[in-house]
Amino acid sequence: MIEKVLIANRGEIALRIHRACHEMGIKTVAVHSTADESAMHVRLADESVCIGPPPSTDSYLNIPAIISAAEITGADAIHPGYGFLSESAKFAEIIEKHDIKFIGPTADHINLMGDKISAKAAVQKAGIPVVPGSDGEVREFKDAAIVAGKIGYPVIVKAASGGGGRGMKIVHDESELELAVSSAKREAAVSFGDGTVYLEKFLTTPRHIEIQVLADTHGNVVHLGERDCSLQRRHQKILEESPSPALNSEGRDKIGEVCRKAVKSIGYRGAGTIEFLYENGEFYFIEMNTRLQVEHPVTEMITGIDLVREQIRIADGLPLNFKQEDIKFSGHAIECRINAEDPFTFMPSPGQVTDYHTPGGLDVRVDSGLYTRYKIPPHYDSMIAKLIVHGKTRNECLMRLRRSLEEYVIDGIKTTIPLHQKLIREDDFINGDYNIHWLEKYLDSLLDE
Ligand code: MV4
Repeated sequence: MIEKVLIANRGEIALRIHRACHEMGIKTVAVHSTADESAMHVRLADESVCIGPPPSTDSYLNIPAIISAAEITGADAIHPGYGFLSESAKFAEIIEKHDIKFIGPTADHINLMGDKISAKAAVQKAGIPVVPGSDGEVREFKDAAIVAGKIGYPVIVKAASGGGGRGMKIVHDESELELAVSSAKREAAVSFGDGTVYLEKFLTTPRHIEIQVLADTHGNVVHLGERDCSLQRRHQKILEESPSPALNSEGRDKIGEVCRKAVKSIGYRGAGTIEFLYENGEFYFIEMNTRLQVEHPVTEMITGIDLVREQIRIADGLPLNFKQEDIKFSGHAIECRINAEDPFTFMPSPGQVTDYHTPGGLDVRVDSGLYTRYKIPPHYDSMIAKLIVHGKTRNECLMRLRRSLEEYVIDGIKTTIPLHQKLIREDDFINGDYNIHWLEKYLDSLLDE
């Protein structure tokens, strides 16, 4: 039985994991850099260990320091959260070699999905629809030209070790292809230490819709519906919602069932997210994330399932205690990511929070480590809070979100709250009429005003 969990992360997600642990009667160990001594995740944990100086490479990414902290405190499991070491197969492997449980998938599944070419091949074999493209790697211009000729332009060259939008090149016609392939290979080799690239048809106006899955070690797999994450800027999601305004319950059941079967057939364990582009009523797989995601609360709000609790139970070898037919999707949920940034230029704005007041009331959730007089350090990601709101309908959810954003006070720094206040009043957003390019066009249009 897992009795003590080391949380290998910081900020709101460290708190989120701590809360699930304490509700299960599990003790927690926080790790922190010297910049995070007064962070809320450290204050709430049962024990804490300083693992290094402020730069993440020396602290939150420092595997030997984290393993030592687990050994010293006698933690029997490690939760990696998201970001940092959450998708490091090496970290998962080292943890298990030390007879500590990794709260996540096997190192082999992290590796499989970390390479976008092997991920695509594996899920396609398991019945998931993928974006048309090269059959694996493209080595040179000639091969790329043949594939592009078949699928038609525009195409996109992607790095096998990329993901999350890094190392991609859009190609509009054959004249651009040779340079795109060679420069993509060179850049991938420099950025990821792996120059392998592949080619796909470039979808011009898709939505980004992802399916949440949970798999235990007894062969039980469920899907928990979708999240629409199309509203993003420079591959950073700004607001997520579930259900997607573009999907009805038949559409959800259909893609959910495809994902459930595929996840079962590849023998996956833990929580996972299957990312799709969705265009003209069709789903096209792009990547699978083998971690808990930032936006997981929108799924929790409409299903009532605690994803972190389930991750811990799965790592403990327990079976899921619900079946697919037990999962009911109820109402609508929206998450606003609140960053310590200028709301329109996105310039980081770290510093001291001089006054703090959170919204509350029915169906309002705030995941954040902020408190009055907390000093946001400049060394880490600028996301400081997530406001998640539920309603019986999308409209009720929107009205409640509007009210909650009005209540939220974070003084002393700039935040993206004013952007959310404006965004949720836009007709296209109210109508659910947006794709992956909508937000960037909208932000450009604000600069022209
Ligand atoms: C694409 C695409 C269009 N066609 N692949 C960007 C992040 C990475 N996960 C995959 N990405 C894309 N892949 C094909 N074949 C467009 C994007 C893309 C995107 C995807 C999801 C959310 C936001 C995006 C913003 C720009 C481009």
